[in-house]
Amino acid sequence: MSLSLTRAIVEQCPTQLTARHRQQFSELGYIALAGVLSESEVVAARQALTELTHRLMQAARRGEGEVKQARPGATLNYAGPQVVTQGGGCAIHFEAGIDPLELSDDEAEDRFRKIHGYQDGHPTFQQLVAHPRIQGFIGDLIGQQMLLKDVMALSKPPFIGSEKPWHQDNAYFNYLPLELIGTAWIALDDTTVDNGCMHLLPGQHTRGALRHHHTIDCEILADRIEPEQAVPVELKAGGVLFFSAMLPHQTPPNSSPLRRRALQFQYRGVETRKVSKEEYGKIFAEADGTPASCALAYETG
Ligand SMILES: O=C(O)CCC(=O)C(=O)O
Repeated sequence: MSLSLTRAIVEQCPTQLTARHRQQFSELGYIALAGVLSESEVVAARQALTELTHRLMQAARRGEGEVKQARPGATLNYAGPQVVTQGGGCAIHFEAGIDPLELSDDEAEDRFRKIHGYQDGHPTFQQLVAHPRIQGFIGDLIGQQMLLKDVMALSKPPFIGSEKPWHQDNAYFNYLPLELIGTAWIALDDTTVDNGCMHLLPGQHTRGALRHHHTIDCEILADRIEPEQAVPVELKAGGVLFFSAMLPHQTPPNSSPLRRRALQFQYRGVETRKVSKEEYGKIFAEADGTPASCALAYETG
């Protein structure tokens, strides 16, 4: 399968995946499908996101939640405040410089950066995380039944949506085996290079763990990858990118007047197990044994 592409391979969603999709996932670390969600499913997901955001903001204004300011000295992707629900299940992150309680519900919905932990926050999300063309397809690609690990809604507001730097999702996790973890990234708007679509390094999931350090966010060391080999994955709303948690990926800032929303569901195979930081550091490590995740690599210098 050719690695010298300038655009990702995006094909129309089939009824069922075939050996060819599984081969591409194994060789390139991803498949991208257009039209996985119907137009009405996309509308329902956007509506659920609006309802969830409004509900969380109204609860926070009633004092049923907490506005957590960034830690002193936090920068860039960690510099903004978060609204955390009572019990801590769900959090909305904003870009730095925003006072969430000053925003109307609509403004909050337009300007959030990330929401996580919302899978039980709306029946539409409960259906989507178990959708046969989402949970079913990632299971087919990874080769076993998948359990939901994390959910995020990622929004890049026009002109202020920030970059997510190059990383492997496993740098944030501590489940083994590494190859049994995968992500479904669901476009809720048409995504383009200008509004911050996903970029990938096809085939580079086979290189093992790459050392990360903390910059804007948890980021692969610059000398480990060649970003000029990246391919953008431009998807229409309803398209889904399925990728290995070992595949380096990144999204640029939104430099356009159009917002970019996505849902990200991360799944782990039923055969995965959670391990201690120490054990994880030995496996998610570079060839010389240096732990590769941000937190662990820092501890060893
Ligand atoms: O949607 C985005 O901007 C990037 C999401 C991502 O790669 C992540 O959160 O791991």
